Amino acid sequence: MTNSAKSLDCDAIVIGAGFAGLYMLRKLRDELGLTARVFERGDNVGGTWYWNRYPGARCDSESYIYCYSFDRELLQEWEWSGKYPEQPEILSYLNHVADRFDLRRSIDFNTSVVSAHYDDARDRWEVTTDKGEVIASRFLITGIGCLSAGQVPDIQGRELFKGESYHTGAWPHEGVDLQGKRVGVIGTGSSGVQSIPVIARDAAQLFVFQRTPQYTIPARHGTVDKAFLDNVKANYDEIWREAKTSAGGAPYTPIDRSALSVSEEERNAVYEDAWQQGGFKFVLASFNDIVIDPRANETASEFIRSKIREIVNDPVTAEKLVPKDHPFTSKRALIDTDYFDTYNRDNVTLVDIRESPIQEITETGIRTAAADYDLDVIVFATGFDAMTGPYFKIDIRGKDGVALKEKWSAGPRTYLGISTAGFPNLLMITGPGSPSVLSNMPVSIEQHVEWIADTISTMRAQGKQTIEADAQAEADWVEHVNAMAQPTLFMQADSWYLGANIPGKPRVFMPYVGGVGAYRIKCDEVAAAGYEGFVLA
Ligand code: NA7
Repeated sequence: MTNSAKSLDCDAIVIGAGFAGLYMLRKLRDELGLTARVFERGDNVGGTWYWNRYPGARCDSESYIYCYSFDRELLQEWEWSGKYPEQPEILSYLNHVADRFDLRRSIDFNTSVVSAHYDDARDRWEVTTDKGEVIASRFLITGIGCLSAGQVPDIQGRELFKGESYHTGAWPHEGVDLQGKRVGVIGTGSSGVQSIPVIARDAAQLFVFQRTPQYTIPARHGTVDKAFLDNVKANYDEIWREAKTSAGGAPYTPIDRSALSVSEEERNAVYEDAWQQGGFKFVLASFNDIVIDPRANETASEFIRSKIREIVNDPVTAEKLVPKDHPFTSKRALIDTDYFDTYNRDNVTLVDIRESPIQEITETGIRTAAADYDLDVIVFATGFDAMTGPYFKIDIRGKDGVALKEKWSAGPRTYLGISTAGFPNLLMITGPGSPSVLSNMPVSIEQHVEWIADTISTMRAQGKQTIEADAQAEADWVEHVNAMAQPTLFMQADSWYLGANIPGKPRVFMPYVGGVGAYRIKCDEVAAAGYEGFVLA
């Protein structure tokens, strides 16, 4: 321990300066008057939106709800230009927020937290950065994101490739010139589906290496109507009320109608209308049982399959693009712009790597069981070690030196996704076991930040130094999270929700499916009952 760690250096350390870290800092520093420091590995704010700069990167939530709700003036003054916010615009927004609330002076940029060890004797966290600084803090709060640990598959020969290669989640800031190049994209999740149509416009040739075909709905992206935005601004209070009490964090009125209660003709008319409108309303505002009832789901799955066959000209390619091994929404639902149309371009080839697996990466490209593909650029749109990955990148140790990685070796264990037993005053923003990635993230982030700030404020008023999940409450919550997920369609696909994309990762459904509205009530009830399930000391 260095001298600097002998006394308490600050009240709270926040890791990450994305949506979560920025608001947490605002709360701790400006509202609670605490000394708080934020460590951010990037050279600027933005988190996910700082790193994911791949072509076509954009959010799937509509702009008017993909923002903070905590400041009325901010809501009124910010003007979104499109129906969905594109990566550069979200990054501008977060920079604006950082400037508006003078947050940068409390943020150490270009600084990664490498370890955080709890000192039982002194009840504080000792946090070490990659700059060698050791800081002692009462609270350790993680705003490290759910999808921030990029995953590049360990394909044989990867290091031999003589061309350029990039992961979508670590895209160069200066962009990549793909004009006239032969490009291979591995992966067809959100990042692949968003980037493939844009890359296809620049590249001389594009080869898409697909492992699992995807259901994706047209986004119908475009400029946002001024009258619509004016109306939103006039009604924001009601919009946020609906979003915060909904299941997914969006103010879409649920439709009280089963897909099985109408004739096939009527059902397809509803789907067609929703397809034309685009976006997640296809799921949320068509029928109430698509994500619950396998038979209802099959009608939506089949509608999308018919659309793929209709859009893609070559029947062999179309059939390869049609998902048959998992139900719609069992993997993260996707929305796109021109994704399936892209396969009608002469310069685009779909390579089915289930049929002919990738064997190796060579000096000149990718070799599958069937052919060699010569490439100038390989794009890894291969996703993330979701939810637990960002935690395991940091050597976090709680009481008695127990490593978080050890404690979570069979899957994450949390109470409410906020706290984990044995790690006092470690508070997680949208941690595993909370709705997080199943929701519109800013809504979940704000709820956690506000709950954490209220908790710290209450602790201060009551003279409490530490808060920690009770082991039994945690066990009950883990069981509840699992029990809620078991009957859902989510269990029927190999998804990153289940850790299935990472070899050797335990197959555990990590987010909480109960919905943000019900979850908020639970968190509020816990607080109102004197922090039931927590130990305050
Ligand atoms: P995703 O959704 O995890 O997608 C990753 C894609 O990469 C997916 O198609 C994977 O196929 C594929 N993949 C992963 N590993 C391999 C290997 N080893 N070989 C071939 N293909 C592979 O990540 P995204 O970045 O697109 O999106 C992440 C989230 O960000 C998204 O859901 C939104 O919440 C925002 P698979 O389906 O596993 O067969």
